Amino acid sequence: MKITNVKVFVNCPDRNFVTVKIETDEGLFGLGDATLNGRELAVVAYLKEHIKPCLIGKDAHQIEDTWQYLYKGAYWRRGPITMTSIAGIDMALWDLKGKAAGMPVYQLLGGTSRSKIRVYGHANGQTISETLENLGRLIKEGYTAVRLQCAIPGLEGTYGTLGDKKDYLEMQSSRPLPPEQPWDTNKYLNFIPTLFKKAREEYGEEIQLLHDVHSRLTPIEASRLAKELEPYHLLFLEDPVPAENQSNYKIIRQHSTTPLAVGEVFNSIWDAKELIENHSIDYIRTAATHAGGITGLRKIIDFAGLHQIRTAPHGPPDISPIGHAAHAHLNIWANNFGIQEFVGFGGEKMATVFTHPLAYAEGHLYLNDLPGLGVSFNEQEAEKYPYKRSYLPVSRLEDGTLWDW
Ligand code: KDG
Ligand code: MG
Repeated sequence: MKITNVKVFVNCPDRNFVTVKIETDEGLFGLGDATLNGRELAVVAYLKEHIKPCLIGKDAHQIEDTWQYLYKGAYWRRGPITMTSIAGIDMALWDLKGKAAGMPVYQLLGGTSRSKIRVYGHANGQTISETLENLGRLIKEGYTAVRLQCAIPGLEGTYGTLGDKKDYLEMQSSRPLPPEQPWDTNKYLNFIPTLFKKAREEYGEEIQLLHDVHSRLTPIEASRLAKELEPYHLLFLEDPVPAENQSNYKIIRQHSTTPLAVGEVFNSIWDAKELIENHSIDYIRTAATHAGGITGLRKIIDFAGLHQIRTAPHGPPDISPIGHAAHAHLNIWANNFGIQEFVGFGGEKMATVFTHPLAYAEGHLYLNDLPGLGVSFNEQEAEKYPYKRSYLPVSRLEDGTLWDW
């Protein structure tokens, strides 16, 4: 099965997605997700200008060799642009192999370890009572784990909250330049434990709770937070500190038993190696879309499994249904799967462009047994929604200092 064409689409059915389509001489094609939020066009150029010419005429079944060829062959190792581009190709090749075999990708990985995929939802709010109302709604919808984010009194635009926007999609399609948001660590640290205290008082111990710090703290500040949250038994505390310096997490570990999760910005196993080897984390959150696809993430999953670290793949709206499907196949296969982040299937426009193999019920996702990844992409519909420049926000302290967002 020879590769005859590599097509790259960038569309905005409410938010931007980069989609790869690999065509073959056998008439089969495969689809991959290469969406890198806020830097989409760099990936498009990488795929069109640097990858496509190398793949025409190659055997589409050679997934591992193609991955190594694109990884080692670039000479310049790793990095989000390279690894997201490789991810788009890799997913499309797994999709193709599945279609050629007449099997879903999870069968090619080794079959299933479970029948359903447990997810966590998001409860956001401008106030504690609004956040807890949303938590109550999700519990009624069957969620057994929920991430709580709440606006910090005195800080506009706190991470994870929507302000005047109705949902993430509206928020993300209206950022022609990076919006700036204020940050104040003291206000944040004084407020967050109260949110979790109230949540436990109102909803008891059964619902599992999570929180995303979005890398805003120093190791010792994060240690204080992790320690103060101990009584509320989080499933995990996400991204308490940036992880370029992997030893940051060792410090938090020395102070607290709150489980830690990190990895959504990672693009290879090397970003996670020390964290995993030293058991500085409990969940690895790396996404197939940003870390070399199914082949790249599978290496991380297996390595994490050796250290009793479980997976919690990043599941934001800026990963396309193809990326979410790739996670579902990995989640249903991997013995050390932990939990999947899930924020819904997107709006009406997305539904006309993509169909996907997933269904939500009672706090879980169910994956059907369509061959390959099980996603379809409607090119004609996608053409109606051209790319819109859009950025993630940045944070600044009151005095103007640029901070981690
Ligand atoms: O593109 C960045 C977003 O996906 C990220 O801010 C979302 O932190 C996030 C999460 O945990 O879903
Ligand atoms: Mg996060």
